[in-house]
Amino acid sequence: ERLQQLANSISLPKDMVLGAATASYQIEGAINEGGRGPTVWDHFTHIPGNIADGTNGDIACDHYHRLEEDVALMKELGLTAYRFSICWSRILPNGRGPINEDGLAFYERLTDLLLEAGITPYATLYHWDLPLPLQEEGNGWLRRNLVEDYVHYVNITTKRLGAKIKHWTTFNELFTFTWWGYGLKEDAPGLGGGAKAALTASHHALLAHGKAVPVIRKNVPDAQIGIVLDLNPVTPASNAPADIDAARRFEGCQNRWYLDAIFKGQYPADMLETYKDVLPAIEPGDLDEIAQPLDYLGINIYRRSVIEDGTEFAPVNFKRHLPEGQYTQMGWEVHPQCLYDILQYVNTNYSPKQLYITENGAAFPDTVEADGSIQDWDRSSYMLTHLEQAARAIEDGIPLKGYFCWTLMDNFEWAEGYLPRFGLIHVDFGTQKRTIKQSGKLYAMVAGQLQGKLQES
Ligand code: GBH
Repeated sequence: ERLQQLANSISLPKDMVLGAATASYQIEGAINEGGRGPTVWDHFTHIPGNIADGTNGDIACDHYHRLEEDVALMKELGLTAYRFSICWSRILPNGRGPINEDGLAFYERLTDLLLEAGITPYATLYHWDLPLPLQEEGNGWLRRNLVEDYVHYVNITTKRLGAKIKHWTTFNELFTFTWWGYGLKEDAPGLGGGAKAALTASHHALLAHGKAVPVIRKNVPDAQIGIVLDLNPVTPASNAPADIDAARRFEGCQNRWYLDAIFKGQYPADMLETYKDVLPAIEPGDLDEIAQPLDYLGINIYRRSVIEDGTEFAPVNFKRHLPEGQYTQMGWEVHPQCLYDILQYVNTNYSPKQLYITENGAAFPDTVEADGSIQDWDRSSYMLTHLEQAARAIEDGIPLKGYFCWTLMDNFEWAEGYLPRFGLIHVDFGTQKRTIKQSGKLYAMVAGQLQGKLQES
């Protein structure tokens, strides 16, 4: 009853898309099955020291073998949409060359199950699992011609699956995989090449995005096409000029570099200055090609960033300030207003046609009760307070069409392994038993309330 009251307190429009998100490497497992080729994440996780708990995604949630069960659970959660990613190496095991029919068939089967369950598929074409052979050739995204390989993969995939999948996302979080994977060594491929490498990889990935959009349009004339960025509202930690300028640089690095390129066809002037010694090769016409008209922008939002002057990501040179407050297992501050603030900021400065929150959620430990139920009040409260901010944004006229919770079920959290749990569904990784958490039941009630409104109208 208490849950039902809480669910009723959220007032969203009846046509709001409520979904959950996942990514191929984090859930599928079966890395050597169905003709799949190796990816950079298979390689990276098997190097000792790279993953906090020494684990990998070899099995993960074994989702590859559990499509029916997992789609049934989505239906139980009342989801109207599901955001998943396609593993390039399942489609083209060598990155290019022979097409693997089993890989295409796997995603088609998932799509059929979703459609039968009344769940709209939202497919992401790249959530960081680059085919390993393409990494070994010229360091992956540092090689400009990887753009052509990506476009080829997108062409094959959307041609085949476009009859059933209408929502396409070119990339998930350019900032994360380029800065943490190419700039630093935290994520695959663990290159550690600093700002120059991060910006080179970013430029090529942006170009790949821009060149892929018209290809998807041609293959899927009625497609909704977008990109997903991880954005943060940024505030300086103090009024000191050094902190204010560090906040500007950090904000330029994470947000404006990508937003300006995609929506304005130019890199921000102040950041071109900040980056002047580490700029990638930019050819004439690149920015025009990057700035393709899009149907939506997806935002992954977990927290705000309070920034002071420092030494991280040189020459961005920032340090993260951690205000007093509640923190998740990831060490991320809980600050629900961040969701409203980022939507407001993006809508005001870039006016995308439609917006989605493509990821929002929290890692907290689960308490398993004697009766087997899973109490996760911290996650439930995170979800409700953030959904309230989504409702507020819609009331203010921001074209927010949907919200996807990160994540459907506990899964492989990259460099943190299986330690943080983000799921609406608890996974026992020993037995692969799934249990819907309290937060999942709450989400189902919010979804049920929308369903009710729809039926009344
Ligand atoms: C998203 O990225 C991903 O899309 C998703 O796959 C992931 O599971 C989810 O969020 C939850 O993490 O920033 O100091 O904590 C998250 C962005 C940025 C998280 C890099 C880890 C490194 C350490 N990631 N970050 S820190």
